Amino acid sequence: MAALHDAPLRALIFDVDGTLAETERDGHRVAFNRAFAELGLDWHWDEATYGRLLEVTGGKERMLHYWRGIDPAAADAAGAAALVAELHRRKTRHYVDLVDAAAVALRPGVRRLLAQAREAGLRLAIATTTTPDNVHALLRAALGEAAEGWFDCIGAGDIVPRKKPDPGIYLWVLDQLGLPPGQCLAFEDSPAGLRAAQGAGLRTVVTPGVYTADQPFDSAWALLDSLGEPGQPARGRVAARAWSGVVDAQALQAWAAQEAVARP
Ligand code: XBP
Ligand code: MG
Repeated sequence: MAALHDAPLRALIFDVDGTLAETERDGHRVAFNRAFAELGLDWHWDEATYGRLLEVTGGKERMLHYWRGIDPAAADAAGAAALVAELHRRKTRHYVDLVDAAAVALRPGVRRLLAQAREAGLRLAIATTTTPDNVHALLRAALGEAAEGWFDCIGAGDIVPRKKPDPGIYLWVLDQLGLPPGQCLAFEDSPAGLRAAQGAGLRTVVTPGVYTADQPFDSAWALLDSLGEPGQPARGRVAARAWSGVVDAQALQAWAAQEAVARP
């Protein structure tokens, strides 16, 4: 019987924050701090603090975790969830404003790979922990009004009950696509994202970013410093082999095919 991984590559599933763009440090973090100031809180997340807090995925979950760390009684009191929800509404508005003002740029190779994958007939999808409004804003600002239509499926935020590293968002996207994981590749930047994708049975290309460069990704199927651009090749490994080049649809198809041959 043919294994699922023997099937041809049909779709690419992208994480957003850290993978499509370095949104966390200059986007989400700044937006959280603006929301805190707006509601008169003396909370301020500097870059290092925010890096530690990224272990908790989801903005509402991250705020509650921080609050519990500094004032557990208040964080568990009546009304705490409402305050977190209000902060998050405001934070989302600030984030969208920042993205609209071009505060974050796509990572190298992202625009090119999305375009080439579409030309090659690969389907595109998104699996992210962030709020849908944030995804819409980033796609619109970075890729133009039509970009949302390039994706067959956008799985985002609270559409599943548990956030990454739970595999739920990837399982939801696979279900929407109607494809088995062996016909798809995931693109991630973080340990939580990698665990989520692998938990859904997906081979995963990890391109660590500013906050995740020092983290272990030994179990990643491919580990590259970026997706690469002509004249600015990506470096890293694919499966167990060193690799350098530009990640395009042809390269991805070839990797997937080679692996199918290599599998017992
Ligand atoms: C992204 C997140 C998100 C963002 C903030 O993780 O954890 O919570 O930091 O967005 P991933 P929200 O890249 O693994 O999807 O405030 O909208 O949650
Ligand atoms: Mg990410």
